[in-house]
Amino acid sequence: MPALQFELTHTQQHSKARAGKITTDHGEIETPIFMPVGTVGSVKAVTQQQLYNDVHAQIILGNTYHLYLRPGLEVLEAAGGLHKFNGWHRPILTDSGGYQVFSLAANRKINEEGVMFQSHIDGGKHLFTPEKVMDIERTIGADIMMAFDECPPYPSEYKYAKDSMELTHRWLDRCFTHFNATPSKYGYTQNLFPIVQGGTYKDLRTASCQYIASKDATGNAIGGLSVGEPMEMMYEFTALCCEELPENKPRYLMGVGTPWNILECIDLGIDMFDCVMPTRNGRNGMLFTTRGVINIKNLKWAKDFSVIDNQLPNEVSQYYSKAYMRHLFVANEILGLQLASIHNLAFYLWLVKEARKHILQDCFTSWKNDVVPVLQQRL
Ligand code: PRF
Repeated sequence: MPALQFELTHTQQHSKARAGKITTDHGEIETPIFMPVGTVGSVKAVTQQQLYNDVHAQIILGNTYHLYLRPGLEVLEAAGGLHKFNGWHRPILTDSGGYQVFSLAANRKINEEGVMFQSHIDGGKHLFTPEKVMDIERTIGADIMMAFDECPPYPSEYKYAKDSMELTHRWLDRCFTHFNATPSKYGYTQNLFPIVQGGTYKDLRTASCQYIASKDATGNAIGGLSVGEPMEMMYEFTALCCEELPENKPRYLMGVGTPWNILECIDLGIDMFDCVMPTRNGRNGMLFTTRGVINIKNLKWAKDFSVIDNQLPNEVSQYYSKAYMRHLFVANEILGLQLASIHNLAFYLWLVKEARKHILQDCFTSWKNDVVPVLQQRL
């Protein structure tokens, strides 16, 4: 089976925005794309059928850290990998745990070898090394495996960012060596994407992009952004990385972001995004719509019987009223969480599809400039 293919269908004139198609052994992904986050192998409150039929998801994300802790490698291997275990038979990407270990685990200690940490579930002690993470991602069986990296916090001193980036690069070499030495377990091809780091220092980012590009991977990711830095700075560093990373490979900006962040970064040359925002904020009653942002718990929706969003091509958004949604949230009904998650994800998938359509028509930037102020309105 061949490795992942990326076909660049069209690059927008007067912008870096591009439309493309990624082909994996589990199917095709039209880019730019948003990937719903399914941390433990489940996109919270959404079934696999809903992900496909209502949300129109093309690829979902899982987390190495969480899946390793639960259900664990023995179960995943016995199942024949995550696709067979959770019944999502389309592409899956796994984040490496590099980021989750730093944000979730207790008592983590980092050294050349890897990271020692205590599980956030039972306090058990574990060691993640680049080799171990490759083994875990092989066992999960993701189509796209992310390299094991360290994501420095913002702000970081120059020396910390530089040392951390160099460690990430040495870990990357070990990831590739081990990845190349271990075959896929389930008969299809897995791909390893390296991750650019370097904090918010231009020379480090440039050096990291060049190092990452030299690996000639089938796709490249940008990490370490959207970690608390000002939004303009995130755009500046995204633009810098897009200039440096190869044009003929997909570029994945990790953990970004709001709908308007996504449109701005598509304009800079990003092809892939993931973020917990549509699901997490959805569960808190924040609904993204084509007319702006709604806090559905607000009293003003109590008697608004119009549907959530009649512009979106999915049943949930066009069927349930704002008043009913508000009632579900106020009454703490579990259905509210489900509908909000499906609606927000469908909105994000609609957004990237519209972006693609406008790129193909060479009018992405003007469309983006018109639509962003509308999407940002608080209704
Ligand atoms: N590294 C990894 N996963 C990530 C990030 C990173 O830097 C980020 C930063 N926005 C989100 N997810 N491995």
